[in-house]
Amino acid sequence: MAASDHVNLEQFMEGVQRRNPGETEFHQAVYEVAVDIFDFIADKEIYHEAQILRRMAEPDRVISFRVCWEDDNHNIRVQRGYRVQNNNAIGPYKGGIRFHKSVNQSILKFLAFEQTFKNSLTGLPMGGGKGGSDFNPKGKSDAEVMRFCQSFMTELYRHVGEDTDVPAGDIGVGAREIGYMFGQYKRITNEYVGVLTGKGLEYGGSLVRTEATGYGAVYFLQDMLSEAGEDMEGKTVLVSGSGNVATHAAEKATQLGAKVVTLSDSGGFVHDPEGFTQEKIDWVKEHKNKQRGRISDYVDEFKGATFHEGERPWGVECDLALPCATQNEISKEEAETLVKNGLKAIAEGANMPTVNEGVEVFREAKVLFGPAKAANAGGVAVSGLEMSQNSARISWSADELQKLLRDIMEGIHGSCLEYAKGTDGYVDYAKGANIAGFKKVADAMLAFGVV
Ligand code: NDP
Ligand code: 2IT
Repeated sequence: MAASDHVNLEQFMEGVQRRNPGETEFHQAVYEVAVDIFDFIADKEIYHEAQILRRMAEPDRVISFRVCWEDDNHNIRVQRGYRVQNNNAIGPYKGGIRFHKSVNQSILKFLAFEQTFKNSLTGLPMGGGKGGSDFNPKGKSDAEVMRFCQSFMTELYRHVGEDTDVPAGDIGVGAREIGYMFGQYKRITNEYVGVLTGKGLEYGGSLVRTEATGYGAVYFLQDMLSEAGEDMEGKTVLVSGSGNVATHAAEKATQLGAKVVTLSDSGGFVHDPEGFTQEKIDWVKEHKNKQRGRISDYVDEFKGATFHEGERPWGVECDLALPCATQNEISKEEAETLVKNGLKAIAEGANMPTVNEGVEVFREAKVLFGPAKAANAGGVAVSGLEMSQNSARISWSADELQKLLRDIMEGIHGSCLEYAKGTDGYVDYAKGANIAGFKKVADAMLAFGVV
């Protein structure tokens, strides 16, 4: 086939939009990757002929199911559950489960698509998947969460397995939810296997998994800065979110000598100009993630801090940013404000927190931009190590796992660099991550023929 016979980027995206109507987050995630891949494969006929990107952007399967549960007042509640199994060319499907009222098919398809490239970048044998439900855990009792998780797993168990698909946590799914789901899987199947990661240490979990995503995002930031001859010491950092990823990103940034001045939740952001010390971060972890409180309560506990209701932190002056809450939390205008205020580098702890136009703003301003699929891969990487430990029925020490995480993040940074260096010296990490992540999965797919 002559090169001119191939669909171009616009025709490709028209097809994605036509086949996935209304799924705007999915379109966004596919476009962000397709721009770089079309460029990369322009002179690589085989990827066109085999329709590789088209196949990657069509999930292997999307499973959706009813989840019934009974609340504490004996009302019958009905939620929708999903598992999107995007691609298993290089290993079993792997990716988190999200419980949030905003969950829908578009969001889970974008996450499963992204996960495919991210998992490839880790160098570990994991395919891409994602699941979840529109169940809102806020304000629910432990017993309600348990009944929901059990009901969710009563359907999900038939689609997952240690060598088939291995879910983990994400927004709204932490140690408590993983425990309830693992307990139900074990009860139904009578098998004690590593079907989930992010488990408690007593029942097959891995040390360092809890910290891995936030720490890994900071390691990626550190490596980008170091490549540019800079470091974290004394830098002012904005962090958004106050969950698992945000609190551990803030912790590692602080340990490396930076000053983190914001955290947030869906109610607004806290600005602490003195910086979040370990003691303050520990308070946030306990208050937000154990007591299930609100970040706004921080200002009653620590003087000198202010709460900004309904706002995001991006207007505060800073050197570095770590968005760690959710998708599309940095608009084009907020990206412009960050650049105007002196932002030097940003690493995405959350998945797709920056809109595509915002990424363009960073690129044009030559701000170092660590895209989610590279910067937040530390979490799933340690999940991969949890799978290895479960299969071998052993546990590695915290020191060993810390070292493996550090090495994997450095390896991802190196893989990005391979395809990212422009002629003007600017390192386009988003492009590097897309191409490096694509190549491994694509070449495995080519080996399998037409499947
Ligand atoms: P948590 O549930 O622990 O925390 C989520 C945080 O983000 C909370 O502070 C929450 O605030 C805030 N948030 C969630 N949704 C919104 C929203 N729509 N608007 C504003 N704030 C919001 O989740 P994680 O920390 O695990 O996940 C955060 C991000 O990191 C997600 O994008 C996730 O996909 C990504 N990620 C997570 C990994 C992991 O290992 N956990 C791995 C890689 C990426 P509130 O309490 O008000 O809801
Ligand atoms: O987005 C992600 O990478 C995660 N939520 C973690 C997935 C995992 O399988 O550990």
